[in-house]
Amino acid sequence: MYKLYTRPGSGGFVVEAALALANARFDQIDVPKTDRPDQAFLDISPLNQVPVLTLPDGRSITESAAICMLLAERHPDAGLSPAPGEPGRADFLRWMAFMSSVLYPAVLRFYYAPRYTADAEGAKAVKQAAVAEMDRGFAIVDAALAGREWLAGDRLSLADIYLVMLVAWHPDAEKARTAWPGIQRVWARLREHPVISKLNVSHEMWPA
Ligand SMILES: N[C@@H](CCC(=O)N[C@@H](CS)C(=O)NCC(=O)O)C(=O)O
Repeated sequence: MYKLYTRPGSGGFVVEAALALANARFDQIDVPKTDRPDQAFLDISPLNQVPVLTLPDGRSITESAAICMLLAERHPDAGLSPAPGEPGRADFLRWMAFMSSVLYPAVLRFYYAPRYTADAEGAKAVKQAAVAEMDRGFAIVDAALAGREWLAGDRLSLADIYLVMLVAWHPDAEKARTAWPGIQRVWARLREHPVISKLNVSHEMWPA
């Protein structure tokens, strides 16, 4: 059985979605936000971050995108991603990497701004730059959605759920409604998705 270390409103959202869509059984451990984590948690998450997934064989991994890609690989029947060799595969890998290396870090710079400057007065500027970087990144993903329903291939994949999780964290998430119509379209469909809307009850990523 899997074990998922998570927290409401965190990147555990997309991992929980993956496990639910795959009908995979897992124990959920809610990790409180603290600057003084247990050593046992630091052993599996050296940056003191969630999500962490412990596999049935006892190995643990961090990094939401890696966890998603691994779960897609371990549960091929769930269709969590385009399979290797399928036309949407390249887009899936591209956007998962883009979102986790460009957008997620920009979100973190906004919410943890003092970490990203040595200037005691610098947090405001870090936040401003973080929002600008989010806007730049979301515009790129939105452009990729022009004329298509989903980010990778012709079906819902974890890339779409990852995208909606990130945009819900935008400090002005309402902006998606007007600025990014492609993202808004995907979000509207996921708001109606039974698994995702149920998950939103505990994570409160967006107003129900
Ligand atoms: N690169 C990591 C980032 C994970 C991350 O930043 N998680 C946040 C919650 S969304 C966290 O645990 N932050 C606590 C901290 O950084 O102190 C991933 O993609 O999983």
